[in-house]
Amino acid sequence: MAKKEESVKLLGFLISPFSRRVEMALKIKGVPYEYLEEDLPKKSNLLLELNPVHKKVPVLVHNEKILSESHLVLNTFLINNVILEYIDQTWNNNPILPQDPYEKAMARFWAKFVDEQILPVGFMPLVKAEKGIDVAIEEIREMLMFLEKEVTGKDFFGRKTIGFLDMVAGSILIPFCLTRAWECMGIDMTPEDTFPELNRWIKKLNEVEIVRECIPPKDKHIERMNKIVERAKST
Ligand SMILES: N[C@@H](CCC(=O)N[C@@H](CS)C(=O)NCC(=O)O)C(=O)O
Repeated sequence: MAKKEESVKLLGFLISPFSRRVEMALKIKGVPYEYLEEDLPKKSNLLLELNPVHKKVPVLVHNEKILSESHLVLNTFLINNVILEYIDQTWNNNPILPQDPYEKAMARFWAKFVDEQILPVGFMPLVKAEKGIDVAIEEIREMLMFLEKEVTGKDFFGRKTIGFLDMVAGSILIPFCLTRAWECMGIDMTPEDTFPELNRWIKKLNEVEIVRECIPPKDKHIERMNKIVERAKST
């Protein structure tokens, strides 16, 4: 739980997967925080002041410490979920990363895969569909098949309760599987017959109250996504 007189603020954006996963982590730890929604792309002066290098959300402000979700090299590991790791190490209850060194390494490995391999194919190529929408869908399904195998036989990636990789993968997959916002564009990215294990995992995720609290309402998700899609198409 948060220690007395701590101040925790999170600058986020409703449909940012990076913001959603940080909220999940704070809620899992039971840390009270103030959430400040950014109006992207019109960035507030506060965001520019707190994250002058990347000018992106999320930004976590813990007392006087400012953290953005940028990359960090730690013992030759490229850590790209700096805020999640910080939260996990600052508040020790309900561990987010596995305690076992191999499982921890694997959780980081797959989280990096999700952010570096799935995220780039999971939005712009679908919006622009330069190689055709079917090719774009096939490319992302190929990547998702690795997660399908990884979650096979487990309740969650974090085994019995949700953990690091559930937060990372779950947040990236929100528009495909949780709000299913892409359905309004005719895309079912994870059909049950191709991805039975991912579908089972998604149902389990949806049963977790904290996860549900961090998922944007479908109509708002679609509305915001449409704005981003329109902007992306016109650039
Ligand atoms: N993990 C990241 C990415 C964060 C990110 O891409 N945030 C998006 C929202 S999902 C953002 O703030 N975009 C605003 C912009 O690019 O100008 C980091 O290193 O900060």
